[in-house]
Amino acid sequence: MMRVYGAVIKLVLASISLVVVSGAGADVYIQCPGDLDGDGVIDNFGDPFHQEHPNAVCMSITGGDGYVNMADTTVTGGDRGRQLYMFGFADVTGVAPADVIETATTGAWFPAPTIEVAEGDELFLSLTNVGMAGRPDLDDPHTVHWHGYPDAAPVFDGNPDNSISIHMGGTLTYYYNANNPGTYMYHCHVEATEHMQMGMSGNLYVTAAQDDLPDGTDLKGFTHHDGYSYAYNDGDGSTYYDVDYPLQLGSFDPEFHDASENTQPLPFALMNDTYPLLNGRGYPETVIPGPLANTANGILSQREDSLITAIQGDKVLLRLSNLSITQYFTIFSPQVPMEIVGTGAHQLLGTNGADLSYMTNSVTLGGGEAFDAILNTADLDPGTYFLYTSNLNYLSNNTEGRGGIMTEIQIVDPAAAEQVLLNDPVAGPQQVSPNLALTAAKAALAEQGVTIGDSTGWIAERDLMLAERDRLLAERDQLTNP
Ligand SMILES: [Cu+2]
Repeated sequence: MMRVYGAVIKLVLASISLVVVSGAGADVYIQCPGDLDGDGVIDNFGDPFHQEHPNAVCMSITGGDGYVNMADTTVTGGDRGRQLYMFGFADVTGVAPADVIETATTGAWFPAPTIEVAEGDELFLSLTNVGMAGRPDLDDPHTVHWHGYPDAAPVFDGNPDNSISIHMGGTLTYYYNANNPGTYMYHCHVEATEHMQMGMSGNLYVTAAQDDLPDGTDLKGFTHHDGYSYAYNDGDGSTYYDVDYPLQLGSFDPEFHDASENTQPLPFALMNDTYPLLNGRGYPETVIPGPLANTANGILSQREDSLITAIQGDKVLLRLSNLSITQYFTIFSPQVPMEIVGTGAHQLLGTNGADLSYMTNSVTLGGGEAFDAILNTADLDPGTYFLYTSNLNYLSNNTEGRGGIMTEIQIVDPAAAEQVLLNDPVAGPQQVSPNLALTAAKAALAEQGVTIGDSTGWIAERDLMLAERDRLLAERDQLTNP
């Protein structure tokens, strides 16, 4: 027996030294036309490889593990709520090939990095598996699967049963022709129930070629101008929007995540997602601008806020998707009129081209469904409005009875926004145009004392938001129970 143990120990030592040796030279190899130093950024547009792919867009992401915090700070009493172990993707575009693995180890993001491409782009999306340092017993591969996307080549579909999956230390560059505009979503397809519950999902959308029409083009009576954007190639301006916000619905089961972190049997049959999430956060953290750092290693792992800002009159396109593996969610907009113009990455048209878009104040999404909803703010007074789930049991952060799927819509006075633009020292005097609307809205909010910033000072911002939340919740209680 001793001899056997000795052999096993030698084998283990040998494999450890193998890991160390291969780790020392752990460059990743990605493909990107015109990228000369392997970091996923195009350096030379005159490069012959790039000239063969003039519409190339590159992105380099990793699959691995990391940590996030939920929003139940009244339970933990700290700056952040319950800490959860997770699997996830991270964006390493621009990171030198030798630094990718170290950068992304336990550095996963939730939701995954947003992928936004324009119709006609060729996306070279490199996925590197950096392994899961929190679970050294696991050697799971990862993939990228574009859910609902009609034009992915089977080899790049990401379903490991019939295509390629990426093992630790390996990189695959996925190639996509972005031929079909619309709102999609993506996730890892390896042991999908487990890896998606653990956090491997993100926003994905393709903007429409109609955005790039020449200025002044007539679309059946609607005049296109530079800077105008549309959800789809509608031909008549009916899916025009000023600003768009990807909002991914999801949910986590904390017991599942803890079991994974502690190498326990995973409770698939008992799965109970008690943290309903909007872009990976529960309210009030949905409205904290900018990224949030986790309490495990301080990495900015929750990068997407869901605060919607618009100038009064703007049309706001919500790119809604649901990648929860257990829950349906109904999104409710009680005050702001909402028009559903697309679903499943298609404009809502009948077989004869009839317009099937409709006005509603709620839309229900099952897992894997996407909707394009346009909020019309024309008749709203400047101020704060709410977007939340009408499934009241999902207005919670686990045992914290307030929170969950809820966010705010901040409508800014156009006169204030215009004033900001007129005084813009860089852009100079000009009129409000759609592509400047978001910048102006943020600037106007800043003038009103609402901080729209980066991660610096996020705890102070959060405290302000918490105070504001209590005031608004009291106001809401008064409205619902006069
Ligand atoms: Cu995975």
